[in-house]
Amino acid sequence: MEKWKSDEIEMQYIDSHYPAADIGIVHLGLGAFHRAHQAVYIERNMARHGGGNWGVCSANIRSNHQLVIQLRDAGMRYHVAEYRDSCDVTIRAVRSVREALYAGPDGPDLETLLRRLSQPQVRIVTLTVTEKGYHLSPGSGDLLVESPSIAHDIEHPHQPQTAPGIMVEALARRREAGTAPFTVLCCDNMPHNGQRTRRAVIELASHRDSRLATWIEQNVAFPSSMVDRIVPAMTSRDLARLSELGVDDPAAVVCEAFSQWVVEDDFPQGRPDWEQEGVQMVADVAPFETMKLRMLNGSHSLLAYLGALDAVDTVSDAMQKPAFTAMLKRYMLAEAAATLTMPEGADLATYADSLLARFANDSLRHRLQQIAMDGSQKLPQRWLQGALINLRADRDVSCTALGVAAWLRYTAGTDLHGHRHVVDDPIAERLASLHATHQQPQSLVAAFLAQSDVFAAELADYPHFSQAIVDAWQALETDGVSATLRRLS
Ligand code: CS2
Repeated sequence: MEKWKSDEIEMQYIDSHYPAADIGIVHLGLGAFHRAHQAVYIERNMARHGGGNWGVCSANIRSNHQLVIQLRDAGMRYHVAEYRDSCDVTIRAVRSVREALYAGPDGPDLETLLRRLSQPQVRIVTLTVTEKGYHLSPGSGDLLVESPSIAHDIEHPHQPQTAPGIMVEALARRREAGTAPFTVLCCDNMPHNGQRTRRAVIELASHRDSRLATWIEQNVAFPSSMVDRIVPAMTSRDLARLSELGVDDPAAVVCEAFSQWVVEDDFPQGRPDWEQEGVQMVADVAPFETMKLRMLNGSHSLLAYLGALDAVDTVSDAMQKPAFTAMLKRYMLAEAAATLTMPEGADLATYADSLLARFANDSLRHRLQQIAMDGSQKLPQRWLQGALINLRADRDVSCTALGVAAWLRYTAGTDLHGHRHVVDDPIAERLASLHATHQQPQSLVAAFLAQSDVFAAELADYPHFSQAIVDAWQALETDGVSATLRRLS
């Protein structure tokens, strides 16, 4: 390890040298999060063991061929910059991703990926394809058989385009060859993410061959996991900052120093001894997953829509404003923590404080627009399932109602100052047409709440919830974000 210190910044540089490891894991979704999270745990594990057989083949299946080329050009080595704060950074060279593939539409590597997935030595498949990559209804978790990509995979099962389709084809090949199946480890921010992934794969397989679906049901393990690390999309400013520290790497990622991975311990074909790297291997991930989704991600989404409406750029910019931090505290303790049942010893007030400190880390430029993406996919697990628990118990839901109002307003495509933004969401068009049809807040809110793939029908049993959304919408329009937040606290 190299250490380097100037008046402005203290840097550690870690570059572990170990023999090239064999590939035992295939990952789908070679984004920044994977490179800064799972790949780092695996890197540390390989450095500890001096190589081994859990190297990763990582594939992009939808976009970003460029990154695959960059990694190959760099000899399959990239850097992760972990910022404790703006004066203290650890830069790690990562070699655990041994192979990078691009198997997206018109991508050259689909067959290579499927062959890799069929090899007996590949025993785990990990995924970070974002919530929409599973093609499930966000509220119910049903497979969207009519989505064009799933319809394509049903029609052309040997040339799959989706993550579930790729897994079904690979599992079919393994079954045919008499090879034991791999374990599927979902690393996306969804509730019961193992169960959801299992459902997508089995439902899709049943359209192809019911015996294959039964074989998957009986033989494939889908453990759930909770993943946590704040990894903003890279900016040219981040690359320039790294360059000043002597790291010129177009595939580098920046993130916070904090990282957590809680994994359900169900790996019939074996796994790395991840607990050596601080991974929590547990029997039941659900409490951790729900806590993180409602407290961390729920807070992020509140910041995203309220901040974006007020032309705030990043999470740390929003945390400079006392009205935002007061609202987050109230939401986390009164509305999110109230819905959680945690194992003994868990302290949700301390967890809330640690989240506020992480959000305030101004060495990261975590753009609210990035978090605001795909709201229809995120809201059920972040806010609405918790809101329903609170409504049933006759508890406060003011922050959640304000958040829903802010999301509705955000999906109109402008902020409260009239600046336009892109609404990046799989159902953006449908939402835009609701805005075009319903001008009055009362009817607009009713039209949104009728979108049953996002809002559970039971929410309609609590008319004061929809009224609170209407009131919050009007307050935002009339008084703006700051005054509305001040009134709330
Ligand atoms: C964020 C997450 O973009 C988002 O929706 O809430 O990516 C968040 O940063 C991670 O889940 C943190 O672990």
